Amino acid sequence: MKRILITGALGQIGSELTVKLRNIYGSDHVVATDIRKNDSEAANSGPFEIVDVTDGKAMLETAKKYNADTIIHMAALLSATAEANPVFAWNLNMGGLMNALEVARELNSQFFTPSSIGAFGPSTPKANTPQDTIHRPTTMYGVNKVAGELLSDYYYHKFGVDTRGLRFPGLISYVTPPGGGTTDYAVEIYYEAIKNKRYTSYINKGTYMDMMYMPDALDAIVDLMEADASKLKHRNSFNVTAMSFEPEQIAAEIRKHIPSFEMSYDVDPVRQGIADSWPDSIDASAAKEEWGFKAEYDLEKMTVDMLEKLSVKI
Ligand code: AKB
Repeated sequence: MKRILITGALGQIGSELTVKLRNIYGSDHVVATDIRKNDSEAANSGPFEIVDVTDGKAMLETAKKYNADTIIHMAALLSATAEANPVFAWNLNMGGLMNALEVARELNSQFFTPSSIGAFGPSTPKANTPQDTIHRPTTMYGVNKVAGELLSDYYYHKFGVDTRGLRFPGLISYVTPPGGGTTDYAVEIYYEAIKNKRYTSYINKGTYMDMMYMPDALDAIVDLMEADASKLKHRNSFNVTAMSFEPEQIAAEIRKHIPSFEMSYDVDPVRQGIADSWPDSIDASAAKEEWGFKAEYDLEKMTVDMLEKLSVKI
């Protein structure tokens, strides 16, 4: 049975991933770490330690204390926050990743860290973006993600660390809101639809981005980590996606359930610029072929679930 250490365990993905992994591998087998504790299920349903990922020594000691054979490194700044604080983003995103990879090397642990559609840039083919293609991102986040993919590959080839990763699209969930991403509008819109029946989008109409519902993202992490290593031709990182839409389409889907829902626009040039530099849709066929990736939720099914769950929650 795996013994897993997660960094950024109270973040958007980590908070749900921690609970899911505890359900699969047992509560005592998953130590959640983050820079601070809160009252969430992830923080309180099993072992929890305060760890700042820029402190490699503390991360290593914690991993040793729990005999971790798997490191899942989630702690990072998202695209818009990274763009506002590029030096801090480099130090946290790259320093944290380097420390986590070093822990994995020292303990011979399996390793996962997420990449993103942010690893692509304006010169990448925009439609059905291939697995192997041009990476010249124009954001600090994108630079971090490409460097992170290369570094993870390096640790695999040089030191034999079993590194694996996914290029996530925007992730949508009703549990923990994202913070500081470009795709966050696709989460906020559901909260506002329930609360106020209206939403002002900072992303312009006609802007397509890939998205995925959180349950599919969590399954993808578990499936990739359980995948037979001999079948993996790629490792860091696999394109994965479930849908691609623009703001008008998500608004139209919400209107099927809340007919009076109104959408307006107040475009944020920074986040719009980031979105414009990313693909419209990516091709996940390598993930499907090499380890059987599949997504259960499309825009229609996700909207039904989001509205149902959020109307109980807020
Ligand atoms: C962001 O918008 O920064 C993230 C991502 C797509 O990596 N959600």
